[in-house]
This record gives sequence, C-alpha cells and structure tokens, in this order.
Amino acid sequence: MSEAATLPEFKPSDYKTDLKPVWCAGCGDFGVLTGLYRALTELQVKPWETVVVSGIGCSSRLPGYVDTFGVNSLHGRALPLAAGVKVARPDLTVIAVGGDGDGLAIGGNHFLHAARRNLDVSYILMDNEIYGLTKGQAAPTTPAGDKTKSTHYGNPEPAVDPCELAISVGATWVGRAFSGDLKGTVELMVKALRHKGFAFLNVMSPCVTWRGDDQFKSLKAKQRQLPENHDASSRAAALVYTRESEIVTTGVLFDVSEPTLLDRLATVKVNALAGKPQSTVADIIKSFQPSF
Ligand SMILES: Cc1ncc(C[n+]2csc(CCOP(=O)(O)OP(=O)(O)O)c2C)c(N)n1
Ligand code: SF4
Repeated sequence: MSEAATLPEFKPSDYKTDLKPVWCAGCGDFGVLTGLYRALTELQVKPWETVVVSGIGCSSRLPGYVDTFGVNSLHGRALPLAAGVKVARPDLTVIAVGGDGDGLAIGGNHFLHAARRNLDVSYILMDNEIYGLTKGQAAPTTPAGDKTKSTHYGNPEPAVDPCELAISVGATWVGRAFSGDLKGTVELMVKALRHKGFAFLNVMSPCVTWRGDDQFKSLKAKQRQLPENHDASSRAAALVYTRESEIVTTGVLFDVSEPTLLDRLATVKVNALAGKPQSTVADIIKSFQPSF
C-alpha cells in the first residue's frame, strides 16, 4: 500500500502547535498564520518534510506556531539558514518568514543573494512598514515623511518596495498579498509554495500597535486585484505594479521558470566529474588538498 493511501488527510488544526501566539489582538500576522495553515492543508504538505525558518521580530515568532520543523533564528538570518537547509536536504519544503526590518534592513544582503541565486525556497515577508518588536522605529518600508518613534519629524528616507527589489534582483516568482484578505493570501501562498525557485510573497500585514488601526483600514481601501490580462512573465509589466502609493495591487506580479541554485550546482558537479569516470566528489576535493 502506498504512503499516500495510509496517511490521514491533514486539517488546518494539524499544523497548529500548542503555543498560543503572543501577538497583539488585531495584529495582521494572525491572518498570515491562518493563511499558512490553510495553504499547507491545501497542498497536504507533510509536517515532517517541511521546515519554517525565521529571523527575529514579532512576525519571526511564526515558526513556533506551526507544527513542522522550524527555527526562530537570529535577526536578519532567515534566508542563510533556509539556504543551508535546502542545500543539505533538497527534498524538504523550506519556507522562510519574517518582518520587513528583518528581511530588508539587517537581512537585506541575504535577500539580494537568495533571489539572484534562485534558491528554491518560499519567502513570506510580513510587511507592516515598521519595526514592531522593538516598539515602532522606522523600517526600510516605512513611507517617506511618516512620523514614527525614530522619525519624530517625519521619515527622511524614501521607502523600498520589496516586490520591486525582488523582481529586479532575480526572484523568479513575486506576489503581493494583504493579510486582511485571507482567501487571496491563501491562494498566493499556495502558488508561492508550488513554485520551483525563489518565490517571494510580500504580505501587507498591519501593526495595530505602532501603525494604528488606520493601517488596516487604509490597506483595505487601497487593495486592488491585478488585472486578469496582466503578463506575469514580463519583468517590465510586473514593475508597473510597484512603488504604488494610492493603491495596493495584490496578485502574482511576476512568474518565470529558471534553473535553481541546486540545478546549477548539479551542472557544476557534472562538469567537475567530466572525463574522470572513476572519480567521486570526494576524490576531486582531495585533489585540491596540499600533498605535504
Ligand atoms: C543583531 C540584532 N540587531 C538588532 C536587534 C533588535 N531587533 C529585534 S527585532 C528588530 C526589528 C523588528 O522589526 P521587523 O523585522 O520588521 O519585524 P516585526 O517585529 O515588525 O514583525 C530589531 C531591530 C536584534 N535582535 N539583533
Ligand atoms: S507590535 Fe505590531 S507587529 Fe508586533 S504583535 Fe503587536 S501589532 Fe503585531
């Protein structure tokens, strides 16, 4: 009998741990967590073949609430950790999660390299346009001019659009969601998880404590679905829906198929072994070692 035939069907509650989220009542990250339970259920992902990794922040607590393998690591280091897991165990489903400060400030360089390498992981960013855990300082996604705990007279820096960045540096799947739109968030998570390569999902996820209730209301009012005729294979067409201010367009902005980092490494292995039929990778490594 096949394994599939013997396994019970997973329900969203099967992906829940006993830990109760410590997020503020009304935090947008609840929508992301519920969305992830549903997306994992839709894909019938096996918990023991799945790893959810994060950095540090309110949003980075999420792996503790998902009953798969998981690591709540160091600030900004979700993606290097994800890379290590994926390279060591390509068979696992690897999901990186965290906040905009974690992923774009301290972790910004890792974001760039994970995207350009087309690392086969899904990266779900909970974008609240603020540092939540450390009590409301401006983040790279905080709009210019906004007053925060660290920008009393208005943010002097222009904001980064995470989707624009991801598209520009080589991510092969880029989507934008709003955590207040659960159905849309689940659909996008399912697509991101199905993608082979670096799938980046920017979820606008309100921080009710440091950005106020207004952030939820204004995102809801600004949300628009991508037009049905959008050409997601075109980088130029995808970039049209970035750097928006009066609207927030949700959907799959960009979706192309490219070799992943592991595909490219497989080619390197073939090249290294070419003409040396008896050699193993260990033999080749040995040939580089000094002989004294
Ligand atoms: C190396 C290091 N630098 C700074 C911090 C302090 N710190 C913890 S979380 C955080 C930012 C949190 O913001 P974000 O990543 O956007 O997540 P959120 O809390 O908003 O979900 C910072 C600066 C830290 N823990 N480690
Ligand atoms: S401080 Fe903001 S991001 Fe952190 S749990 Fe509260 S509402 Fe969520």
